[in-house]
Amino acid sequence: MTILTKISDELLNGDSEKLVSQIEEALDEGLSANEILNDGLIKGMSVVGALFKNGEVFIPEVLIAARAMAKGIERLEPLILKSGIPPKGKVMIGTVQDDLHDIGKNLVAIMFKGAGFEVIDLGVNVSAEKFVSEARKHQPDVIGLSALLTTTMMNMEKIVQSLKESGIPSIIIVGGAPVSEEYATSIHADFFAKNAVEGVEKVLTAMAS
Ligand code: B1M
Repeated sequence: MTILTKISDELLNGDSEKLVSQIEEALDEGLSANEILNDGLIKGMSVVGALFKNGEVFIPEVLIAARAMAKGIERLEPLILKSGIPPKGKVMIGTVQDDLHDIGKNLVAIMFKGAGFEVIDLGVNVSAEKFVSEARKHQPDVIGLSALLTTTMMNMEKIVQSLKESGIPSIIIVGGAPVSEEYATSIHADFFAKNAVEGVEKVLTAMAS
């Protein structure tokens, strides 16, 4: 069994200490933080999601896996971040109203920080009113919305509309498992990204043009 398979499997057991020591082992083997993230942690979490969907595991197991994943990401974060570069711009990010999923949103925040952006994280369950008031306060170049539920994804429309109606000029980018390019276009978001890396790439391209 490869170390990445061990990491992916360990997520379901949820033993954070063991997971972090397996991450150390993978780093010692010369694997990059991105490989460990994508082919170990994220892969493991998609297995947890599939088991949950089939009724083979339940919320407590998913929560334990999520906690272990957060510890794993915490270990990898300094390796993903680059220090000492002047900020390229300001990104404000949050998970939309009624949605408590934050692992993907946190990863997007880390990737933006790693690319040299200042990041303001509004957390989870963020209303349209809060997005607007915080945008007025922080004047971000980019506003990112994350949603993981098909139901809460619908709240993105109101948030995008409120931001545009308030005359906030920031680039709006949306993402999360149920979100698609078509949906993003239909709610007049500026960009859709299927993952954190693509989100950063699209924003950098937009800011350069
Ligand atoms: Co929930 N959950 N969950 N859950 N959960 C899903 C999303 C689900 C697909 C599971 C399933 O049925 N297979 C399902 C949604 C079904 C649907 O709507 N179609 C589901 C459900 C139903 C629920 C509850 C309703 C369960 C219940 O209570 N009965 C409940 C809702 C709570 C709420 O939000 N109000 C719930 C609760 C939870 C936990 C609290 C237990 C936990 C969250 C813990 C936490 O986040 N702190 C949890 C988890 C962990 C999951 C799964 C298993 C994993 C999500 C995750 O973290 N993935 C998930 C199943 C799955 O996704 N396979 C599931 C890893 C993460 C790295 O990926 O977040 O997709 P992701 O982020 C990606 C991309 O989407 C993208 O980049 C990231 C990676 O690069 N991305 C962006 C995300 N945001 C972006 C923003 C961008 C750009 C890209 O720009 C701004």
